[in-house]
Amino acid sequence: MIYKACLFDLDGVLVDTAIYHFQAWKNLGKQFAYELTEEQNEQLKGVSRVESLNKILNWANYSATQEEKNTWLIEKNEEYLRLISNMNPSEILPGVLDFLQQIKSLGYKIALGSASKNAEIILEKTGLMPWFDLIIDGNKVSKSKPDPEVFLKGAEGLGLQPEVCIVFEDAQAGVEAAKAGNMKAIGIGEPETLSLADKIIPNFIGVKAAELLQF
Ligand code: B16
Ligand code: MG
Repeated sequence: MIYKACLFDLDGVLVDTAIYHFQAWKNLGKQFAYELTEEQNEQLKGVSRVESLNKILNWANYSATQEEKNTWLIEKNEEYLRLISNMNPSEILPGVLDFLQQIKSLGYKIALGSASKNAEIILEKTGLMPWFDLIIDGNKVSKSKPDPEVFLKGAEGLGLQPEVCIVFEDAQAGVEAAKAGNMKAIGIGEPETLSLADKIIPNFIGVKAAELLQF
C-alpha cells in the first residue's frame, strides 16, 4: 500500500494544550465548588468541550440547568483563550517540526483532525499553519471521536481514500476513530493507553518518517 497522507490530532500530538484546558476547567469548577484532579483531566483529552463539561458535572454530582451549562461553556472558553493567547512556536512538541519536514519531502499530504474549535488560533500562534493542506476541527464536525467523522472528512477533503491515510493520535478515542475509519493509527504516548494503535511511539524525537510510515 502506498500511503499518501498524514492526519494529525492537535492537543497531545503537535502541542500540549491540555495544561491550559486543565487550568481553565479547574477555575470553572470553583463555580460549583469542585476541584478537578490531574487524573480526571487525562480523561478529558480528545473529548469535546460540551462532553468535557458534562463529565465534570457528573464527577461533581451537580445537576446544572441548560442555562448554567451555556454560561459555563462560554466562560471556560474565554479563560482558555486568555491562556493560549501567549502561545508561541517554542510550544511545538519536540521532534514535530523535523518530522513534518521529513513527510513533506517524502510527498505526503498533511491534514489536521482535531476536536478543538480553537485549532486554527493555536496553529497560527505556534506558526504551524503553513504545514497544513487541510484543517478539520471541532467547527467542521458534528460527531466526536471515537466516531471517525473528523478523519473521514480529512481524507475526503484531500481527495483520498481513507485506506491511504495515517492518523497520529494521543488519545484512545482518537485511535479508535482512525481504526473505525479504516486508517492506520500511530499512537503517541504510552502502549498501555493506546493498545489499538498499529504502531506506538513515545514522541517524535529522532523518528525516521520513511521507516515509521512502512506498514
Ligand atoms: P475546544 P484534540 C481536544 O483537542 C482536547 O484534547 C480536549 O481537551 C478539548 O476539550 C477539545 O479539544 C475541545 O477543545 O474547547 O478548544 O473546542 O486532542 O482533539 O486536538
Ligand atoms: Mg489529542
